[in-house]
Amino acid sequence: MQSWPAAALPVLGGAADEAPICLHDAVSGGLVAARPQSPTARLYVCGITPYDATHLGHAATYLAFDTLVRLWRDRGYTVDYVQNVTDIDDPLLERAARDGQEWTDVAEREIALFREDMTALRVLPPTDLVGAVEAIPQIAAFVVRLIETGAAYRLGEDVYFSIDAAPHFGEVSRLAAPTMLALSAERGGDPDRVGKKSPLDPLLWLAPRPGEPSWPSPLGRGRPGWHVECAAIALNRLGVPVDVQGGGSDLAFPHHEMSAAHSEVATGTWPVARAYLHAGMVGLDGEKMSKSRGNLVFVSRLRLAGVDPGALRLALLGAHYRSDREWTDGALTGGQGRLAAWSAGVARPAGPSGAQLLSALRGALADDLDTPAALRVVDAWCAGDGNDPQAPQLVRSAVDALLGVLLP
Ligand code: 5CA
Ligand code: ZN
Repeated sequence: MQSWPAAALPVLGGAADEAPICLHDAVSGGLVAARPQSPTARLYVCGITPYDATHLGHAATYLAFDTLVRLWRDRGYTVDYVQNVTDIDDPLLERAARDGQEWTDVAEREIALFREDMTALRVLPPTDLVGAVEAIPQIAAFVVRLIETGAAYRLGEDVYFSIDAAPHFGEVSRLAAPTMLALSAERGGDPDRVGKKSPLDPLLWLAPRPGEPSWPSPLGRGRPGWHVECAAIALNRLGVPVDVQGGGSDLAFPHHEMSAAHSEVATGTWPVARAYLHAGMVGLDGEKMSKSRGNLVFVSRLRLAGVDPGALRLALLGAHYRSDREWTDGALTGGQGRLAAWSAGVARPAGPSGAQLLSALRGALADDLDTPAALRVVDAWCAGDGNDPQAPQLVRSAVDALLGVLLP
């Protein structure tokens, strides 16, 4: 499906021989060097389920991966970036039924709003934004492949994946079985369904249910399960292994665990992602911000209220992407203050050394995308005195290219 327009990206130059970009890999639990093995870096990030508008949790997660894309681009890599849109799944159907609307209308409206929000936040667009519905032929073919390997089985007309077929199952989330069971029940699984080989086995293909949409396929009519959607889209558009697979930390189990198990069985490759990056959860009033809880702050509402998207960006980048955090008015005020101070800083005829700032900024971001440290580097430059006449323009370009913030 159509992605969104890219903001211009200034080329800063001179970054190729900087220290390696280190990222925290959720699987190994430690830092890994994100050094793509070709001039093209391959990134898969789990996209939205479009049944409600983009909230600040989504925005924070996509800003984290935008920072990685900007850092790779700064190093001279091309980035093949694929993001899905779960444009058919139970939550979407439930929301449409609740509101007496067509599920297709809900999806279309929310995807359009998401594009607007991402454009306003100057998030660089994925090279491929892929909807589950448009990918159904590839997803069904992937399920056929899993059936052929013996890893998938029928339950009635539905198809399930046997987790026992995946040698490395459990290594992505590294959770104990009781925790997996609880999370499966909480996050779209059906551990209590009778007849499954293991309670954790996830659905690959759901045969038609009364009143629900279905599509023809070699498996019979139906619609895809959630985890296989991302496994099939990633494999088709990027192949395995990808350099980084990303999403919020709520996706570690079951979603990324199951997707990895599907891909492992289908391709015989392990790992299917060289690193897993999980963004922390943004909460409000002590609870994870989520559509099902309804405690949401929407990007579009803040935009309508006149909040500068650059300030919002700085407010969200002010916390480290891996930290769980609360959204507060103070964070927004902080972002607004920074935007004003930085705008004044680059409006000066000269300032402290631009080259030093650029090197410190790159260094902070290469340290597991440490945006709070990166923002402090720019704060210090703005607060300092110096006589480098080229610095204000260089800082403006660096803040634009690496942090996505356009200063006047
Ligand atoms: N469509 C699936 C992924 S394939 C999905 O999880 N959709 S979502 O709309 O629920 O979330 C979209 C992205 O935002 C996911 O990466 C998810 O992990 C992340 N996310 C959701 N809620 C939050 C939150 N409160 N804070 C940070 N990130 C969040
Ligand atoms: Zn996904």
